[in-house]
Amino acid sequence: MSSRNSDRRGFLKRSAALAGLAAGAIPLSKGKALAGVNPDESILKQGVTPDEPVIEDLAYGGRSRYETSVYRVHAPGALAKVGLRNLTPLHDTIGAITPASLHFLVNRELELPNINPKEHTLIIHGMVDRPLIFTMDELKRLPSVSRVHFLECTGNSGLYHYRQYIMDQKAGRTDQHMIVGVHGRTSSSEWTGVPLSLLLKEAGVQKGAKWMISQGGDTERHTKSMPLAKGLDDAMVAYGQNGEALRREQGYPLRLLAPGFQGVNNVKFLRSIKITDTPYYLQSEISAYTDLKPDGKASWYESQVGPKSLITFPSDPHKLMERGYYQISGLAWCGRGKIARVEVSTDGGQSWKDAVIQTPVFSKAHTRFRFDWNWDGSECLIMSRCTNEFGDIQPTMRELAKLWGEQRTPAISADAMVDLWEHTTMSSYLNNPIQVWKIKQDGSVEDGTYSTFKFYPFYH
Ligand SMILES: Nc1nc2c(c(=O)[nH]1)N[C@H]1C(S)=C(S)[C@@H](COP(=O)(O)O)O[C@H]1N2
Ligand SMILES: [Mo]
Repeated sequence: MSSRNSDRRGFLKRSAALAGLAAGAIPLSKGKALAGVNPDESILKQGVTPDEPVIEDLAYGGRSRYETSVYRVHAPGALAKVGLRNLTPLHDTIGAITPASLHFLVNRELELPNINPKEHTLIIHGMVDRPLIFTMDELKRLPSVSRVHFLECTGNSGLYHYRQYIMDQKAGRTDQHMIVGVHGRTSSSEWTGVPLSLLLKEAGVQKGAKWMISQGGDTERHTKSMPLAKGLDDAMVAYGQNGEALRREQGYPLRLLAPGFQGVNNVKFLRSIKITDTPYYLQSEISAYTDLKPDGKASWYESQVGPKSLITFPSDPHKLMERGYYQISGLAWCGRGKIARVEVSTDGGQSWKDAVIQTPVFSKAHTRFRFDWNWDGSECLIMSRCTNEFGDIQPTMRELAKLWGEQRTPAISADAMVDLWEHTTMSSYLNNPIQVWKIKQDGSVEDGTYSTFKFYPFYH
């Protein structure tokens, strides 16, 4: 072992340099010394326990049996009420792309269609000169694009999920984590499909047309009105996700993708787009996915997701082993443009430093950020905030509260926290406040946004 690779000090120095640290500024965590062990005999033989894979295993790759990250699937009782819900385990995510098998799922009914692509068609009709019908094969012949975009449910991080989280905590269900239960309705993929503008051009949109009504081929016929301008801008009809066909959960064989717009617009199992001069005012768009604003008007058809970020490590399922070096890491995204800046605070919002953003940064996509940190072992509050390329900045809870109106006196019992949340943000939808994590002295992590609401200067 004479090579420089065995020089652990050198390795740590080089790693520190790589991490952008002044060597020695933050001592990196220790590897285990190899002293007294002959690597040839023990270490190198570890892990050599070959399986004999059967041909089915080889035909479509599987992950290691030691990797166990899974969706949180709503319990069957809850399913009857809300349809299918699978939440992304954001705390396990690596990089910026969500594995298709863990992309969150929101279906407004219990059924997940099994559509034969040979029988599926898309029609474009209404206020167009030439109504069109496409088979999947015909769509796939057209010029295609691949783009990385996030998708987020309107209800993500909203009141209902926060209330559920508090109830779970009170019932002692410590396995129900905030990062999944409250925030797990956002995912990011590379989507492939045909720009909708191309299809609309083919069909010839008539004068006076302002809206598009998209409908899915599920039993419920999920239907959504969207401004036509979005269809002519960057919307697409997508059949590919992360290098393969869409997952059934994501709307196989075809879905609408409205980048940066609330999840509900992204109609799955897409079979029809009707061009109109007025929206449809459906139950699913005027009583759900919308809130009352201070001026008494409802937020109908206000679809763009605001700047939002979230530290995914460390977050509430994690426990830090000991004081020392950790890389704080998380995701930032925005329904408008690219993420330009992410700042991290490790002192409850008193000071902020820039995180490193993973490039290339895509517009309307999850963007991974990283931040070198030396945990001194004491209790602290960590959080991130992001800014997009237009200078839009992620709000604090109080700033959001101003946007939504009424505020009540902060209080800290569990019930009061729900109450507080309800009346400070007034919003069940499109919530993007800064999420705070409290690192406790034993290294465990819990929500710090609500429990510390009134004690930290950051909120005042
Ligand atoms: N056909 C159909 N499309 C749908 C839905 C649905 O229930 N049926 N749910 C909508 C909602 S509310 C969301 S948040 C997104 C979720 O997309 P995903 O399940 O691929 O994550 O799909 C939207 N499109
Ligand atoms: Mo949604």
